[in-house]
Amino acid sequence: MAEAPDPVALAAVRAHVDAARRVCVLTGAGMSAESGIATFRDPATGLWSKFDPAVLASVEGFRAQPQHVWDWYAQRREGMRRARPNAGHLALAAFGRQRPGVLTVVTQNVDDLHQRAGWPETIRLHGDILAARWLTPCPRGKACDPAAAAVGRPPRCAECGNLVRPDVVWFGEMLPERAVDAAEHAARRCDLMLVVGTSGAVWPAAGLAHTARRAGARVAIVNPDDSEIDDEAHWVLRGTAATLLPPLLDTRR
Ligand code: BV8
Repeated sequence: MAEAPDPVALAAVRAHVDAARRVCVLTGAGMSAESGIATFRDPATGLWSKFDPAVLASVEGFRAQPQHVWDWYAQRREGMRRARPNAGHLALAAFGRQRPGVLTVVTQNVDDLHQRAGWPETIRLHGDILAARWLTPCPRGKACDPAAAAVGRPPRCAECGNLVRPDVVWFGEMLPERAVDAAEHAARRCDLMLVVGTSGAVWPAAGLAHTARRAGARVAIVNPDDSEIDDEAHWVLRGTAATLLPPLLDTRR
């Protein structure tokens, strides 16, 4: 687990937070870990240590085992509904309110904790687990009536058999274009990028740190462990979101 963050690096990042005209924050599953939501790749607790992402987070996996995948998402959805934003989510939203026009939050997470902490304009790269959509356009060329899919795991259109799926981006699926454009735009324009709680394993989200650095931003990582994009950072702060973001983002200094 993490040693304490280097106080010199911490002070340097805080100075850049205070001076920044634009801060872009990229968050991953580690942002929600202190809210009790499992990450994906942490060795002991990570979801991918227990489940195969190819089976559970891909269209092929859903088509092959729709009830198994639907039930897995239903279980995660319930856990996210019970979770509460942690001090890191709250510090980000407070900072954004106190410094209007400065903050952009881009998340890989499919929970709604940034929004419930008071930052509704969060850019979602990988969708929303609390939302659902039809698996395919209606084969009859009509619009499947959501009410016709009232029951089932997953719910299925009574007229044409279309399945309801979680409204998240699975592996091999394109990310929502508007979200990617907004995230790229924020990464290119920011003075400082904070990368919080991501292993940097999933693309194209992980590439945003490189985009920011190449455009001239300073990049700081908040993570208790190594990540695959540590080399993109000017500073790596070994610590957790809920313990480091409040002191980093406190505007009352
Ligand atoms: C796509 C939604 C075009 C569902 C998810 C380029 C290079 C290599 C591969 C690719 C590439 N481009 C595309 C790919 C393929 C693939 C990919 O990246 N594969 C990887 C695994 C090799 N990408 C895609 O398929 C993407 N689509 O690119 O479309 C395309 C199409 C076809 C072919 C090519 C290109 C779609 C990716 C989206 C997949 N959907 N989730 C769901 O959630 O169920 S991914 C999933 O991983 C989540 O969204 C999650 O957020 C995300 C990233 O993981 P992290 O957030 O980083 O979480 P992780 O557990 O890994 O790490 C947590 C970190 O937190 C750790 O570092 C830990 O130390 C730290 N931590 C722990 N506790 C704390 C903490 N930090 C702070 N505080 C704490 N308390």
